[in-house]
Amino acid sequence: MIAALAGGVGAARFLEGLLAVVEPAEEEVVVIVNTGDDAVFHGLHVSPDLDIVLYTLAGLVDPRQGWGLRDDTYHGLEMLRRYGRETWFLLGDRDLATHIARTDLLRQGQTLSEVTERLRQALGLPVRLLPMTDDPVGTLVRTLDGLLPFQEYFVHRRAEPEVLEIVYGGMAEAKPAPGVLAALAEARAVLLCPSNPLVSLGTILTVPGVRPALRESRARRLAISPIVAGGTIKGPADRMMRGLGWEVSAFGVAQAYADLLDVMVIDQADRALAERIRGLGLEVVVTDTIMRDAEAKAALARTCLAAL
Ligand code: FO1
Repeated sequence: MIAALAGGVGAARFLEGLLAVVEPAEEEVVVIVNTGDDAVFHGLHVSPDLDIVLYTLAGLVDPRQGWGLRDDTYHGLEMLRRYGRETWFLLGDRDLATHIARTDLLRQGQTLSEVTERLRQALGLPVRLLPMTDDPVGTLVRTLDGLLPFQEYFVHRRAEPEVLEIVYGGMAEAKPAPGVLAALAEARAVLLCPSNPLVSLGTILTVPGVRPALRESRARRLAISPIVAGGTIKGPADRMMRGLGWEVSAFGVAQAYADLLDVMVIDQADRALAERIRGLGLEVVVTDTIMRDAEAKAALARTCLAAL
């Protein structure tokens, strides 16, 4: 079994490549997904990272944005705007159906894991998808403009306010969702997808019990750096790392994972960092990590599997 820790767009693209080269019927793939970005909009429970992975692996994602559904329309949002509601978080008409179904099932008493399993089956995904926790948690970003919920900081404020601290709300009382610790203990390999090390994978690693489970796991543990040549392909990781005084590089990412990792995969552009990363006690693989098309995604996945 292969377990993967995943945030949003970068992770989903990597997992597409993984599923192109791993036959899930032959080897089970379990994806543990960040829920710290979850938020309530218009009374609906939105789980962006779960949906990004769900839609991407179901072949339904908007390929340009990397989130939301392809060819979606925004008539519902336009009506909400006429009612004077805030509509900066773009929820398409078909996407709304996912949030309505999720919210209704949660209100009936199902857990987020149970709801996610139901959506996964309905969309025919061949991998197990586990939210990191079923408990209510929420990543907050302390900025010069105050403490902002993640989507408020990232989407509404365009990741502009300077970041002072990441606050993992609700985490002290949170438990890993059923199956999460077992997957980390039983997997032959754990892949840390190319996601934000602070607010995607960093959040998963903050769920009580997850970091120790990964540290003690017998699995080969491999991470792909989401930072290439000092910046991110998508998302605010570089700005956030800079704000917190981290080195904004594949080395900075490796440092964050050094206690729980065997192999760090970095881009060709960062080959000069390989020796420093080896100095942290990690194996280093240098390859092309830019996932520009299906072949590049599959090639990256093949390289990662060969290093396990
Ligand atoms: N990202 C944006 O930049 N702007 C949006 O309006 C937006 C809406 C949205 C709706 C549903 C969904 O599942 C994701 C959405 N995202 C949007 C992506 C999301 O904010 C982030 O990419 C993740 O939270 C980080 O992984």
